[in-house]
Parts: sequence; C-alpha cells; structure tokens
Amino acid sequence: MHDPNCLFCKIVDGKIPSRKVHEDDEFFAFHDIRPAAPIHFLIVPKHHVASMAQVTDEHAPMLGRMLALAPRLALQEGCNPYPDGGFRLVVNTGTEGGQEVHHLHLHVLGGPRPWARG
Ligand code: DGP
Repeated sequence: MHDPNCLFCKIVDGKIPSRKVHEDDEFFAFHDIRPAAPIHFLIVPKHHVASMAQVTDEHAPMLGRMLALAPRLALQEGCNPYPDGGFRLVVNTGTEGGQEVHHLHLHVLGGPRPWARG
C-alpha cells in the first residue's frame, strides 16, 4: 500500500529529498530532519502502515526484520558498540504517544551523551 498524501511515502519514493542511510526491498532509512541525538535516523517500511496501532500478527515478521536491521545500521552510522556505546529505539504511536508523522517508523538514536532530548 502507498498513501500519496503521506510524507514518508513521498520520501521513500524520492519525491521529497532525504539523507539516505539504507534501502532494500522492504525498508528505507534516512536521517531525522530534527535530530534529538548526535546520531538519529528513522527506519520505515516501504509499505504504508500508519502506526503500531494498526499492526496485526501479519506484520510480525516485518517488524522483526525492522528491529533486526536497527543494530546493523546503528553501527554503520557511527554508534559505538554495546555495552559502552549502544543506541535507543523508539516508536511513537498516536498523538498522545508523540507521533507526528503517521507512517510507522522506528527512531534509532545514539552517540555520546548528553542528548538534546531524552
Ligand atoms: P514522530 O514524532 O515519531 O512521528 O517522528 C517524526 C520525525 O520525523 C521527527 O523526529 C521529525 C522527522 N521528520 C519530519 N518531517 C521530516 C522530513 O521531511 N524529513 C526528514 N528527514 N525527517 C522528517
């Protein structure tokens, strides 16, 4: 599925420019425009899912692959290795969950502290 009005669908399609971190058949990853940590990028499924609130059992394999991609990209983008380094994974969901863009995305935040937020 693809939502022509969705900001992240437009980024996936290259209609809105982004600083790409990774792309494969299923996922697109790019730097957050408003970084909250020295390293801050987003991993999004190319298939439009609005949020975690829409997730069903059918999405479980995709979610597993998205989570499994995060550590590899975190190291690629310069996060220091576990345990002294590491990273934070965040999925904001709905307005009260702090979600602004309604296309499921995994925030990957890392780098030396303190961070701007969190
Ligand atoms: P959330 O609040 O979880 O929905 O996070 C949305 C994030 O998306 C927020 O940290 C800022 C980022 N963002 C919003 N618009 C753009 C954009 O046009 N380009 C990029 N690269 N990031 C964006």
